[in-house]
Amino acid sequence: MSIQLAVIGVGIMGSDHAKIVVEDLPGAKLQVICDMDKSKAKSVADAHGAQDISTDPEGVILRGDVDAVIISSPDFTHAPLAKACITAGKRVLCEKPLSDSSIECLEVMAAERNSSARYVMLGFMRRFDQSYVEMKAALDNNNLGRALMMHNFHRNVEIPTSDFSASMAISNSAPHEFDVARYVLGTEFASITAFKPHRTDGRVAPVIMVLETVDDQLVTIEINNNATYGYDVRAELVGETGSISINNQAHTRTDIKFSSSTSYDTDWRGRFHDAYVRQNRKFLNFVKTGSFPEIASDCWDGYCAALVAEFGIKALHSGAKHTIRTIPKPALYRTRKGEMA
Ligand code: ISE
Repeated sequence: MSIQLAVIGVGIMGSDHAKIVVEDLPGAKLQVICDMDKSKAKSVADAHGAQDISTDPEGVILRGDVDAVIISSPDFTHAPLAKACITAGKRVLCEKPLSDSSIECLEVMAAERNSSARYVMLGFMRRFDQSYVEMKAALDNNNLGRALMMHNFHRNVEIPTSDFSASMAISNSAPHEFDVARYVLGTEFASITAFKPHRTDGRVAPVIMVLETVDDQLVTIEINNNATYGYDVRAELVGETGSISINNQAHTRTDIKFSSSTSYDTDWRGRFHDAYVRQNRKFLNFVKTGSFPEIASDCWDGYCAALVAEFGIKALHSGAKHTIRTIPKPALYRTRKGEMA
């Protein structure tokens, strides 16, 4: 019996999810493509052979022929649709962020806690990227000694929409680093400061954040949404006895006329394709078995990312250091290795 999936929202990421379901998820069937724009839903459904289309997300979640859902609609719809999935008892892979608002993340967590089960796997795909997997393994295997610092660089070619602001660099782009740094280091953030240099061309400037962890480590994050030259994600983890770096991924290097060059992806979909496939396979297994994947992000992680982003935006505007305080971690989310339930 195959697992019948619905994809809600087929903008850039949603159509990639539909493609991954068909090409890379044996045991899954693309049942419904849902989008407010019917012609978009139809063209993605036609391209990937989905059974049906819809423009009604809540209706799709309730359908008897839909076992589980992938949410890739606009950010502000993530939390309400995730809650609808929980109420319907359907497991859901929800694109990041769970919400821009930590309060709204708490509401989704409350819905999950009321049903005493985890339904939401959050699409922080970096955790599945081989580079971060190796970085975490190097730390966990004590190859580097105790972690001191993690430096992160996240550069996009240009802002995705004309209303994209420095605050959105923190609420939309930086959550990837907030999440993956917490995951790799196995810690939580205690404070954040944020700064930006002045760009003379009036375009959105980079944002640099410095975060302290509760274990007295430092994390630096540069988000540059107008880097121009390519999609470039790098990081270095510095331990007391060694360090490990994530390089730009290039399959080839060209040497010609006394110079050497490698190329960059234009956006994250190429760079993180393998991570998305691994993530979505883990989601399928979660749907089949009900066992939440150890590696994946959940609603607690979504809440932490949103909370850090909220303080980051405050810090950018105030120029001051802001203390980050989370609620105590609810028992439902304390079921990973090394955590007391
Ligand atoms: C963007 O906001 C995303 O959501 C992508 O996942 C990320 O990789 C990209 O760099 C972000 O700016």
